[in-house]
Amino acid sequence: MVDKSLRVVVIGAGMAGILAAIKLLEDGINDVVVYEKADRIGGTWRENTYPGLTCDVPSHHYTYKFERNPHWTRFLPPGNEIQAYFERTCTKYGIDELIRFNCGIETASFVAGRWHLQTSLGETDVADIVVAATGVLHQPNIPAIQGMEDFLGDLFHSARWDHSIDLKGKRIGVIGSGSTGVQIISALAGQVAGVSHFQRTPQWIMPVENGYFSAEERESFRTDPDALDAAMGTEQYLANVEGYTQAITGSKLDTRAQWSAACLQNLEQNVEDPELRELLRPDHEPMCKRLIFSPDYYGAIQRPGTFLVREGIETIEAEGIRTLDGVLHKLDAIVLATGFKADRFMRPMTITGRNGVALESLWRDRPKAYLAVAMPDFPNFFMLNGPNGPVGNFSLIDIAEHQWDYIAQCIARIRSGECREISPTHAALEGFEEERVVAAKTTIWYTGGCTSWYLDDDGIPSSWPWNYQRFVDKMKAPDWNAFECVI
Ligand code: N01
Repeated sequence: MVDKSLRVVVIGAGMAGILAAIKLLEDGINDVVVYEKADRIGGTWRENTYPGLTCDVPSHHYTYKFERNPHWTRFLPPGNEIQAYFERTCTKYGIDELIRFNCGIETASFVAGRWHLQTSLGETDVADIVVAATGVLHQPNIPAIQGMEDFLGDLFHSARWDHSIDLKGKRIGVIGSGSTGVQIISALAGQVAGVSHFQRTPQWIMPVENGYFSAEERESFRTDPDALDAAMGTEQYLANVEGYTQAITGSKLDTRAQWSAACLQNLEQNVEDPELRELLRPDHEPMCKRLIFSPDYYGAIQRPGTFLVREGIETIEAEGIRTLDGVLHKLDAIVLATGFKADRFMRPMTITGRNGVALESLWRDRPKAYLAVAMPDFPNFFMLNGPNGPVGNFSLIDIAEHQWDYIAQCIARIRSGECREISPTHAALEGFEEERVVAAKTTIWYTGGCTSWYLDDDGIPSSWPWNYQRFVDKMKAPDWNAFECVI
């Protein structure tokens, strides 16, 4: 058994790219470079810095398994603490030195058995293996609202928060009622002169409490691993994740009913004014869109100075937003909490596989990958959090870790010399896709009467349409019959 030395390029220094780099070093693969288009690590947690930014996964489960964090101050992790955690971890594991900052990958082509890459700085690199860890939600969706350029105040997307602007004493408009819009409204209510929430589609909200860990608790998590384990309750957490995914797929309708009842009760009990309550009542089933976890949104929207606007937007004008009823909502700043283009993944990179096959041709209909990690004709190219992987109200770190375990086994075959080139077969991808689309149409994302960023252009949910345990099982060991191995 040979032990080939391999050069590995990782694209992206967010959560998944850092994970890949740490794991590669751990496996003794030292010729690793991480290309990062920005000047800092962190991916989504670097780009999103809006007020109220919080992840909806319990803090102690939003870490790598090998690097727990006893320092979380809240039950749900605040964005700045997540960013600090990744920065600390990156440094601790020696990843900083491997990263080329301000250096994006523009093209990657598989020629004569190796990947040839061109960077945004005009350099080239040649690698045996490429790991794309480019994230899911990174390209802001900027809506085409007429008159946007006429607005005289400040206007920016939620993932491009302009911290140079002092919002004190200002009237703010927030467009969008996903997790982001809801968190921003909750944070700004009562802190500015006025905040108007422009909601095209109200969403269901789970009233998940977000308490604080006391200094004593944090100290005990730091010094006593058993205390941390007890606080984590990993078995229960994983059972909840499994139950959640079964509720989505429809195999556990009682769990779905419980989640729905909790959302409904939250609305009925916590919004006093019946008129406002009706305006906030979604017209689709709970869990159809990604559930919003918020302990304080309904409180915030009922505060003096906070306004719900359900009327559609007609134009943006110099002084504010005009709605279809002719009312001009005068504003000093507008935040577009309008989400992301969820089908981008590695785009706009130009990626060309074996025999000149373009990624854009494989992805002509929609982004696809065998089990979300690899593609035919793109040998020795692997994705973390790639298309059709599990996405939902659970930790994407955990998902990436399982995917890495799978990818590492593919890399081991290349390293041992068993395969020079490894990629799934066309038949494997086609079979997977066929099964996936059939399953996707049974999920509540499809049947629940809503649209969301989970749906592709054909209205098919693009996330993993089965339960969590099936994903974990699939990631344990590759089925080598699904792979083509060039010796
Ligand atoms: O984006 P979204 P998000 N006019 O796509 C509205 C993660 N995240 O940034 O529903 C008016 O959910 C659109 O309206 P509609 C998480 O995975 C996680 O909030 O299409 N409105 C919708 O209300 C999340 O799911 C956390 O009718 C327009 C909103 O914009 C994902 O990011 C925190 C419009 C977009 O909602 C995306 O969340 C924050 C228009 N022209 C984010 N165009 C955690 O806690 C769009 N909208 C982990």
